[in-house]
Amino acid sequence: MTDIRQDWSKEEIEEIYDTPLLELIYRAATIHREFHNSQEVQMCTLLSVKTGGCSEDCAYCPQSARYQTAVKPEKMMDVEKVLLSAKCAKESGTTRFCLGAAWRQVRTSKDFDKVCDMVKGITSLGMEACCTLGMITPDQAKKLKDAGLHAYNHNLDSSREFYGKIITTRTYDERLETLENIRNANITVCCGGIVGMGETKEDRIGLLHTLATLPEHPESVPINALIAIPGTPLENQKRISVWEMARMVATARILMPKAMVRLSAGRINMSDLEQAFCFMAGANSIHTGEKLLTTPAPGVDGDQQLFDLLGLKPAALKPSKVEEMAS
Ligand code: SAM
Ligand code: DTB
Ligand code: SF4
Repeated sequence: MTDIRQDWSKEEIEEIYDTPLLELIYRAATIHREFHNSQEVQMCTLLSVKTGGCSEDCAYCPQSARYQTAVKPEKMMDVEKVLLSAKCAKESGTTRFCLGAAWRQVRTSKDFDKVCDMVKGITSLGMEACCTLGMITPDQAKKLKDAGLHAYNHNLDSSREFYGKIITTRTYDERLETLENIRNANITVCCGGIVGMGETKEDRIGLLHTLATLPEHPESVPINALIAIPGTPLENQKRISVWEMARMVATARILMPKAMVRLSAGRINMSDLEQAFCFMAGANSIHTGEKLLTTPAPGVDGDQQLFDLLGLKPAALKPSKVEEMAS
């Protein structure tokens, strides 16, 4: 039985990351099968409920007001419209619906009340509700928990050392504080990062080290491959190689065996074979649907075809979770 450890050293992580590739994948695939049903993949759908006009300077992001991108700022979506979208997503097999807002941080406001209503509605549809709204205080986290929130996504994005080259308007420690506030409110933590921003292997290992040595591992770890978006400072970054992506997924799987490791942004630029390799490496969750937040995704039909090809099926919610939601 594999132990769950929070005391990984950077050297140990580097050794895992550098294992000959096929051996690494085999190890990750074995641990994957010890903790999960390897034929099931969790389906999550994203919806941007407040798009664009963000004050932050995240160098990868098309929603920052500082960059000239194709994303135009929009006002907060209506609760009814969001719940209609959630219903459609449920019909296509999604079990988690995630609301994104282009905010630096949550402000206690009418818009935040709307998000709480959306969370209530999604939960009562029998799906896990997730939010990604930027930094959050303990009080705001408690409000979301009371509304039924299951998970909160807040990424560390990269290593502490590389982070400052990508974002200057909020610190790594502020991110860690938000993660603590989510954990303390008994909301599950979804936290990962982006590869392909020009970081080194050491930065990727640094990110994995921070995640795997948190007081509790995140329940879900999104691994995003940068989508280089015209108008952002990272617009000319070359696509990351699938081998690096697979090493990242496999190492995350070995370090945090219980976590859902999500093949997040970037699938649109990956072939079926490349995605299959990442599933083999231990990824067991994806964002499905036509869009991520602002960029196109392979779509429900594309995902279905891939699943048919690989003999994968969308994971159902655990029966205990369904009971909890109904109560
Ligand atoms: N504004 C909130 C925040 O920053 O916490 C929530 C939304 S933000 C868009 C959620 C995450 O999406 C970011 O932390 C980043 O990891 C990921 N992301 C954004 N743009 C991306 C891109 N172009 N390629 C890959 N991942 C991206
Ligand atoms: C995460 O780690 N990746 C998702 C989700 N969490 C919110 C977002 C990816 C966004 C990609 C760029 C876009 O579509 O705007
Ligand atoms: Fe704003 Fe989030 Fe985009 Fe950063 S990642 S610019 S905080 S929407």
